[in-house]
Amino acid sequence: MRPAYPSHMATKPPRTDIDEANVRVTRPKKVAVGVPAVLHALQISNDQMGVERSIRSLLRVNQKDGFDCPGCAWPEEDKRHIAEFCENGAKAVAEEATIRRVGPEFFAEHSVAELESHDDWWLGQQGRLTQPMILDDGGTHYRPIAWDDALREIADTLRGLEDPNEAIFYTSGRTSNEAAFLYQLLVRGFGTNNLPDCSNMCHESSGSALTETIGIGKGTVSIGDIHEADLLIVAGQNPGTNHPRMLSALEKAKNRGATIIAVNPLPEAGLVRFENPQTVKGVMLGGTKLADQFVQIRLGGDQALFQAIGKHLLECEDGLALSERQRVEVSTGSATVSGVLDHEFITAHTSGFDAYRQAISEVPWRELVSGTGLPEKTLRRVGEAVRLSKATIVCWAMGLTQHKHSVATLRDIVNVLLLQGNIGRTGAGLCPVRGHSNVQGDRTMGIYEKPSDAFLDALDREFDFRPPREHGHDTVAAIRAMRDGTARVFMGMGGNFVSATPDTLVTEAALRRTDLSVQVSTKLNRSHVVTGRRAIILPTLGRTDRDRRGGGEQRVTVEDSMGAVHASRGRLSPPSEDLLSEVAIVARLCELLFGPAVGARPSSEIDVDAAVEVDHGQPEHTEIPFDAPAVDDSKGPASRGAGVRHPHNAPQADWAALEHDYALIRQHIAAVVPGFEDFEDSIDKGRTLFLPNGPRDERRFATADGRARFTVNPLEYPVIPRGRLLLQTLRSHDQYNTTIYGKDDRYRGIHGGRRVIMVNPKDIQVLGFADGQIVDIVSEWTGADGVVQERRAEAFRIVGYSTPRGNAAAYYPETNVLVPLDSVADVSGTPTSKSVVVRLERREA
Ligand SMILES: Nc1nc2c(c(=O)[nH]1)N[C@H]1C(S)=C(S)[C@@H](COP(=O)(O)OP(=O)(O)OC[C@H]3O[C@@H](n4cnc5c(=O)[nH]c(N)nc54)[C@H](O)[C@@H]3O)O[C@H]1N2
Ligand SMILES: Nc1nc2c(c(=O)[nH]1)N[C@H]1C(S)=C(S)[C@@H](COP(=O)(O)OP(=O)(O)OC[C@H]3O[C@@H](n4cnc5c(=O)[nH]c(N)nc54)[C@H](O)[C@@H]3O)O[C@H]1N2
Ligand SMILES: [Mo]
Repeated sequence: MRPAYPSHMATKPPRTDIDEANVRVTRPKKVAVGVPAVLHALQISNDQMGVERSIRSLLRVNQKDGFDCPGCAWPEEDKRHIAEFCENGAKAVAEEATIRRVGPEFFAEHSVAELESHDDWWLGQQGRLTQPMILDDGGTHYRPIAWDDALREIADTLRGLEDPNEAIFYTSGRTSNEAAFLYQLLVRGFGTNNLPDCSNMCHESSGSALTETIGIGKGTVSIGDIHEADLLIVAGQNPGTNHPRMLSALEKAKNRGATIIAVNPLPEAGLVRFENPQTVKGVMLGGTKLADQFVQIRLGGDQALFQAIGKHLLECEDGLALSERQRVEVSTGSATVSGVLDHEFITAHTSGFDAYRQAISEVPWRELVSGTGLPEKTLRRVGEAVRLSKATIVCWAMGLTQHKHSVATLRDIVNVLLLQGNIGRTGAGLCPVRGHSNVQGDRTMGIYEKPSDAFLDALDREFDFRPPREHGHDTVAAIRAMRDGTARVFMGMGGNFVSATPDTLVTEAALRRTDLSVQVSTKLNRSHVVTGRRAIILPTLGRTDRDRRGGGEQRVTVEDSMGAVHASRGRLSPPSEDLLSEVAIVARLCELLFGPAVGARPSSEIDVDAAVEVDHGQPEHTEIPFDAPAVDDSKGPASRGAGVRHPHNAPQADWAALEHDYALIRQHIAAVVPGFEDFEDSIDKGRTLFLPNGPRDERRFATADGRARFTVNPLEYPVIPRGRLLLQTLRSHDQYNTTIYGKDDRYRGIHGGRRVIMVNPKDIQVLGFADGQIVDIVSEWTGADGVVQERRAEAFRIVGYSTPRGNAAAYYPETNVLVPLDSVADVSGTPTSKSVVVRLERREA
């Protein structure tokens, strides 16, 4: 065995969060939300924002004419409560609307070397970024830089590359539609499709499986369908923490008689019982019992489960699967088994049924039992619930997308729903529950390394340029390219690339090899302190901030998890007058790279300051005269080293105008992206725009043969070597991805620390450890060369927890160091963050 990385590449991970000695463990909670959650949220809000700002901002979350909650992508209910926010939405707002500031004094005081010793929690707690900063080659501290200089530095470095594919442009999922659309145009205008995004690590497997089988990479339900479902299967998702507003929708369904089945290795609080803080019943009567059945499945066992459901349905149809009791029920007329499948739907709308039926009939039940770790009786019980349901929805999140066989698993979910025609009718369908609040919108806007020809053709028509056709790097490929020196510039539109990606030490070394790393950010994180030779921080407005540009107060739009697009407008005064919106930053870069529109004035000559004042009467930002030629023809885009260039091979638009009036960007979007034709009108009327969804709206499937596809997927499930555990890396209740709000995971009963590993008590004993013991976690991965590689995360406290034998859980991002870069899902390339083979090691005293 050898370490996964040469020692010269390894940096020391920050140790300030090794707080295992402080960890306190109590009994996990069965109930989610309720009054304690609201109080906790209010306390965090007050700490970060003060009382007045708290009330002003929380009252505006998800209200008409307010801002879209940056917390998650779960859609809003039609009828909004006065305070349509949840505990974790409130924390997300507080984190952004904080009154703490990170200005030039902060950077003068703290060297980058010192900042590097801090974790994401500490960095995030310092407050909002207020001014552009640059770290020079060989510099020890960031220093302030004017906007124009910073942007010119970026444009010049990009122009200096030999090939546009040497640049990587990452996007996180909070970026608005308007900013995302402009950003992908910048990147394609520059000449590359290197547009990796957080989706690559998140729902890429869903997109891959759904596009192949139903012709659209999105779910097929609306919020109304959730309410009307007869059966909801919630698999691989912890909504009590990550999508708390979903619990209200589930409660509504439940009150109408729906059955809910939770499929999870962990008994997550919200799914067991939910107290709705917005109803008397929730507060006074102990809430609604949500899950009727909790299926404690083994990690990675879901493909086996859905094959078992399919097998049960097919056997019922053939009259093979009747138990003694069912035979009695059928003979007494109290139950029927015929009509299990929707043959009409199968014949009219699908292909591949016979092959699927044949393949499933050949899978032995004992394999399905081994794969799930559940007895056949339990699998049949779930199958029966599906058989009896008149309308079934399957919801899922990261527990299903971050495994090697995730795409196959999701295809098998599609198979099960197709059997009963559960797509394109009320109360039924596929429901991938998205994470970041606009991650789905960003994709719709073209943030994608593998754009379709249709999308590129539309861009070409609208902006009169030839976008590159060659596919770009996804997240993992981008890390490899930087590691190998074939990518030399990194730009992150939000997010925290260093901490969110797998194989932390490899990723850190990769970023350090770049010539320039640029982060457009609201708050400090590890991606600002682990950098290229030079680094630039561009501070930007968040969702809650008022955004005034030349054309007046701007709104942006976002798309939720169910394809509904609506406006969002921040109301709080921004943390500093020297912030630019993401749109403005990208528009100015476009102008620097592609030149101003013919006849248009460069954006920095437009006198917005005179007209626009922020709350405190200060100019919103200081403009520096624009004096450099926007495009140097001798080495500008037209003659960069990247192959033949068309004379008009840069997108043509009036960048300055777009910067100052986002409605003009929406006009371009309407011309390029199908479904946005009435965009501005809907937004103006305060309406939600529902994007067309073929499968949902009219059972129309945009696959090669126009049919939804049954697929045959050989059964896979993880086999755990002796003496090892399979580790999933997940979120605590006190974090938003790499943003750590605090050190408690209240529902799971873990307090005061994050370096814990949850293990089945029997495994703790069998492996020769004790609850409370401090261990190192060592991951083992066999590389392509057949050699076993090891990666180590130091000092974790063992916590005995209810999880299947052989399975363990620990928090992300502390454990990302254990996830091998090459361990990715088939087809989608998503890192396998939910299945990492590890062993525990005693720590040397
Ligand atoms: N407060 C808060 N809200 C968030 C986020 C946040 O960090 N904080 N993040 C946002 C983002 S980007 C996303 S993608 C979502 C993430 O939302 P989730 O997917 O809920 O997030 P995770 O914490 O990764 O939880 C994974 C869940 O799947 C279960 N699981 C793991 N492996 C398996 C498996 O093999 N099978 C089954 N059946 N279950 C499994 C885990 O036990 C856990 O309950 O939340 C979004 N909302
Ligand atoms: N091991 C493991 N790794 C994972 C996962 C896992 O479950 N396990 N989950 C994966 C998933 S699902 C996801 S989505 C990714 C998340 O990956 P990212 O999206 O890259 O990470 P975040 O932590 O959400 O990014 C937080 C940073 O975004 C910036 N930010 C916040 N709001 C804004 C804004 O409005 N504008 C701009 N410009 N910046 C803003 C702040 O500076 C903040 O520090 O992580 C993935 N990584
Ligand atoms: Mo995500």
